[in-house]
Amino acid sequence: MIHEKYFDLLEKQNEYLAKKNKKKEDFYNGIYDRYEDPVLTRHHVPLHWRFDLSKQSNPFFMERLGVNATFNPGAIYLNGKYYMVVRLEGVDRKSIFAIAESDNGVDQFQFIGTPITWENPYEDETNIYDMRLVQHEDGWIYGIYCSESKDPGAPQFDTSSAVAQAGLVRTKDLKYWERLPNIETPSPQQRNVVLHPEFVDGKYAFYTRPQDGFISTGKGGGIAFGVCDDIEKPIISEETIMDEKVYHTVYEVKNGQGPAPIKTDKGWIHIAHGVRNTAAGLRYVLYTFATSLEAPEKIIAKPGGHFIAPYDEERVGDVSNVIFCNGAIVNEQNEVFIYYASSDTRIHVATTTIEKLVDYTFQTPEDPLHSIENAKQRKELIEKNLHLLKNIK
Ligand code: M1P
Repeated sequence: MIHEKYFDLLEKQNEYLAKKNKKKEDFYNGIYDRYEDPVLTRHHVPLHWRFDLSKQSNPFFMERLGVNATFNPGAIYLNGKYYMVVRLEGVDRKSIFAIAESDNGVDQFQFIGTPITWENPYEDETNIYDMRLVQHEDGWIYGIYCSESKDPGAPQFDTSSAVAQAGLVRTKDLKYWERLPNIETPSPQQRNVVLHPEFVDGKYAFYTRPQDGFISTGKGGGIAFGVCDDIEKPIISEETIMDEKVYHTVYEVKNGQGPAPIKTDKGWIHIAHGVRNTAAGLRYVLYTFATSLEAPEKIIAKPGGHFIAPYDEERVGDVSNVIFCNGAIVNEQNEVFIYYASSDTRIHVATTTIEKLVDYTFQTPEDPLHSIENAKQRKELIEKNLHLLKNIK
């Protein structure tokens, strides 16, 4: 017999899931719109994924498998629907992947099916997260995610040190997933590995992030580019840094490719995250850059500063002061949906258009990297505007 409390909670949850989302009216930067509500939180997770509904085995109707957070989703647009492969973190700290679907990309996301599983040959793999979904021109949808294991080289007393590798899966229908071997690179650790959606000189091309340590990138860091011949034996023998970390910028400590780059007439637009240190810990923001259509590893435009940073209540969560993005969608109207998580806790969307994203990425001035030059840059803008303003009198 089903516990009566289930029906109570279900009614409330259905009201929550049906809520429409609105653009924030008090936010304007001309680049993208923010929305009033997150598009997905742990409160979206179906009750029957968390509670044992049976009154016999769960007389107090307790959450048996609680969910702590939903964040860092991969995203894909298929047959007119918006899908996210969500990082769903249980109260046991393990992240799993689950699919949420919406008709319009900004509200009423609902989890579908059951959490994703596949045959896993990697017995040491303990945690999985941050999938980048890519519809590749070879016909498969690939997912690359962080496959994390305990560091086998760590002394016995050290129960924290971990090794991050790039796990690889593929699917045609988001239902059946095939696990391919982890992607091998020259770097001892890897996170934020992303497949380029097209072949480059007949090869599979990847954005990687070489790192010596699990959190600290050490001698590594920077977004790198590498290729491999065979996706079923994914070995990248050379990684070349294409977007370095730079002193006193928003990507001073480390950075990482976000979703797969978006193809436009003027170049590939990349959304990446940059990390800097502060007295309050690491701060994660998003930034963009463009690369050449002919050579996707060659940067041709790079606005200074951040594109999206933690805003208002987004600043606080399990890991505060973090904005992270590994999923974006472009629909038939060239509208762009940027799915980003705040503070490793919940998921939001920012919407813009290809036209605006291109204008932002190519027309926003670069960071001159020295305060006096930055002051001159701003002075030039002010003087130009003062001239325009004088002429309207
Ligand atoms: O906690 C912030 C983010 O930290 C990591 O990102 P990076 O590899 O760039 O340091 C990831 O664990 C990511 O999931 C997390 O959101």
